[in-house]
Amino acid sequence: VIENLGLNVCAITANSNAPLLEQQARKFSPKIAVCYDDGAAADLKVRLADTSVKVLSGMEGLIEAASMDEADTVLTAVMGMIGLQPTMAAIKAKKRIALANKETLVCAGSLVMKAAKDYGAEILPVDSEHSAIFQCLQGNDSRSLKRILLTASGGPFRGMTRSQLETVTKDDALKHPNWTMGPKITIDSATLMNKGLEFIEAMHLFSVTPEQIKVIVHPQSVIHSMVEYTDNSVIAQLGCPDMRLPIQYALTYPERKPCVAKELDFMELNALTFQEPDTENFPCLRLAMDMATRGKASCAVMNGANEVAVGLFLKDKIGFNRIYEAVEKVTAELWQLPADTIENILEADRAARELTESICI
Ligand code: MN3
Repeated sequence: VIENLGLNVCAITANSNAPLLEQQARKFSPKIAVCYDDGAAADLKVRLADTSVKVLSGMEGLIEAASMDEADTVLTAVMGMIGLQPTMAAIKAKKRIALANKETLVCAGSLVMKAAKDYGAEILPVDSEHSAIFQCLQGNDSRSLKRILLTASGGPFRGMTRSQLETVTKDDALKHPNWTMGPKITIDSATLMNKGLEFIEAMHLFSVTPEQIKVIVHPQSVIHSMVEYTDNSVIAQLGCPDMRLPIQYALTYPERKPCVAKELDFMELNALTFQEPDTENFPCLRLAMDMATRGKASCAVMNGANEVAVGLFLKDKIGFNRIYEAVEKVTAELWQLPADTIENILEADRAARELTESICI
């Protein structure tokens, strides 16, 4: 997307993939490159020794990258709760934030949205559903918004029962039918926790109540979400399932530019179908919708527990159904922790992670 738009990159970050970050740093010549992982940062430093790119590491590095003077937009696509502090730094530096890191809004949505308002920082969604909703809201008065119709593919296990899910493996779960994404979000898609996180993300981004969001399973992932207005008119955003489109829209908004994502060919589409989400066999969605109504640290606790449980599933330490069971237990125990400051939220996250580890191992 960056190459296609011909944008300047002043900072670039990764967790631990130093070889790929080196390639990208050589291509885009940023001022700084950051690996969150210290060992990978040391490796990157050696790799980029012949360039003028400054290499940094850790949370400090991410925060510096997120608040550079010369940047006007920060695309935050780190995985999980790690994104919270850099996003807050970008808000305080009054950047436009293209937000792909949903966990930040899930854990601290009220504080983050309030800070964005106070500092005059713009938060634009990159998550494809939220980009779709944002696009459907353009040109309309948000007061006439009736509800948001949040679409879900249903993931690779759609149609399976809880007893069939007992034996699914990591490899089964990583085969997402429509989207190519990182392992954590792909597992979240398989459990439907991803849709639960997106439900909470949508509440914060668009200032709507849980009652104003309806989740609809749409296996083809062609409609990326819809908005229904008071006159019952529904506006949908459609496109090929390709993240480059929502990423680009957040970078060029309010303009639209030619995109490397493919055109949608209606003659190639079969039927577009819709169904209710199956929260009996995929209870993570129901749990998230419940936590969305509770306040306190409920969502941060659920998110922290889920990150750990998914991590353990990816290491073959627990089975697929245990993800929900662990998260449910931890949220029941810890959801009432306070969440009125970022420190409180980080603390609730830590407590949730610890308890999840101890329950699972
Ligand atoms: Mn999404």
